[in-house]
Amino acid sequence: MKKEFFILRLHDIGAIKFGEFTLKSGKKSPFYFDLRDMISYPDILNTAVNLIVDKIEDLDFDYISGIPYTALPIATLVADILDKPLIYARKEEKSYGTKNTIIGKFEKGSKCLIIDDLITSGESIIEISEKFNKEGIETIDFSVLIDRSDNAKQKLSNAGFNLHPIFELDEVIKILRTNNRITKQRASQIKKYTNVKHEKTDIKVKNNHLTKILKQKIEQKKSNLILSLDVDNQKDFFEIIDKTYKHIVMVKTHVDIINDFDENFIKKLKEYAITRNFMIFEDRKFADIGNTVQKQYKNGIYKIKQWSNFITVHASPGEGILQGLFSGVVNRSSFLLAKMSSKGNLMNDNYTRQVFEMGKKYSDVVSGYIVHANTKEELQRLKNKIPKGQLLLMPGVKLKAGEDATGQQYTTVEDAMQGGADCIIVGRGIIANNNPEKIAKEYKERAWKIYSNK
Ligand code: 5BU
Repeated sequence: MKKEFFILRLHDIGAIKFGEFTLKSGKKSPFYFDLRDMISYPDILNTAVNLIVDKIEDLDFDYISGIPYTALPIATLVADILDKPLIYARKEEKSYGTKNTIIGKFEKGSKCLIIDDLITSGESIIEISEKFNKEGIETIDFSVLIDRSDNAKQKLSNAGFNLHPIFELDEVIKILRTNNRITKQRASQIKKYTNVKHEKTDIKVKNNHLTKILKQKIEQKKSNLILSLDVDNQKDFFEIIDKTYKHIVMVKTHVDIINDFDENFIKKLKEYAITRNFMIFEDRKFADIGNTVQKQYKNGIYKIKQWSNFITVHASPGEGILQGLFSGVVNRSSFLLAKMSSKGNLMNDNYTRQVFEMGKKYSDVVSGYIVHANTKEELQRLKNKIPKGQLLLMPGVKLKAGEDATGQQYTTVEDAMQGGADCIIVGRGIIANNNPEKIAKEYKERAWKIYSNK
C-alpha cells in the first residue's frame, strides 16, 4: 500500500516524467526521475521516511547520513525515528576555517548507513564512501528510494557495498501501469530500454574498493612500505608501530606467533590502524578447501575476518578457496601467492600464470599478488603478466641482497621497485635493526624515489 501510494504521488507531482531525456552520461532515456521537490509534500516525504525505516531498521550501523541535498532532510527524519545520530559529508570543499569534510560529531572506527534518493550509476556512492572512509568511518550499507541503474546493486556488491533500494525500476513501471498512469506501449518501450546494456553507466569496480584505498594510502603517505611485524609479543608489536607508522602503508601480521594474544590485541590493532593511518594484512596463507577456509577465516580464536583488511591465499586448491573465503563477505580482499621468495619453491612459471588468471577473474576480492624475483628483469617479466589494476607486493627485500639460514632470498629495494613492485614487504630488515624508525624511513624513501619517478 505504502509503496504504491508513494509512486503514484511522485507521478502526481511530476517527479516521474516520460518522453525523451538526455542523462548526465550523455545517454538517452525514455523516462526521468527528479525527486527534489518531494520534500515539500509532507505526505510523500513521510511515506519515503517510513519505507526507508522499514528497510534498514534491522541493519547494524552507528550513524545515519544522507547525500545532500535531497536525501539530507529524509535522512534527518529517519535518524530521528531510529534515534541514531546524524552526520553528513560536505558537498563542496571548504577552503577556510576548519577543513572538516564530515559535519557532525562522530567516532572513528564506527559504521554509517547512507541514504540517497536515486541511484543511476553508483558513482556517487563510491565517491561519498571515500570521503567517509578518509575520516575513519566505515560505510557499507546504502539505502536508496529508487534504483534506476543498470545492475548497480551487483556492481556495488562486487566492490564491497550493500545496496538496499526501496524500488527497482521494474516495480515502479508495474505500479504505474497497473494504475493506468502509463500505456502498455510506454511500459514495453521502457522494458526494452532497460534490457539494453549501457556501457557508459558502468561503474568501475575492476579495482576493488580496498585496492583503491591501499593505492590512496600509498600516494597520501608517499610510501610503498609494508611492515612485516613478526614479533612474538604485544609490547614489541605496538612499540615498533609507534616508531614506524609514519613510514608504512600497511602492517602485515602473523597473528599466530603472538604469545600473549588476546582480544585486546585486536581491539588495539584496529584502533592503531585508524589513528595511525595504516591497513592491516594478515599473512595467513589459506590453503584448504572452501568449506574449511571459510571456518578458519571467520572462527577460532583469531577471527581474522573481523579485523584484517587483506589476507594471503594460495591458489593451488582452485577457485573454491576464494568462493569459500569471500562469499557473503564485504569490504575484505586478498593477495594470491604467485611466486614465493623461499629458495627452491615449487611455483614455476606455469603455476604463476594460472594464479594471475584466477586472480583476474576474481578481482573483486583479489587486490593483487605476492611475487618475489631475484633480479629486476625477472620481476619486470612477471609484472607484465599481472592484470591491469591489480598490485604486486614483493617480500624478501632488504637493503642488501642475500639469503638467510633457512632459504629466504633477499633482493634489494632498488631492484624490487625498478622491477615494478607496488609495495615492498620488509620484516627483519626493520624489526631486527636497533633503530626501526630511522631504517623504516630509509626503506620508504629509497622505494618512493623510484616509484614516484615512474
Ligand atoms: P623478512 O624478515 O623480511 O624475511 O620477512 C618476510 C615476511 O614476509 C615474513 O613474514 C614471511 O612470512 C613473509 N613472506 C615471505 O617472506 N615470502 C613469501 O613468499 C611470502 C611471505 Br608469500
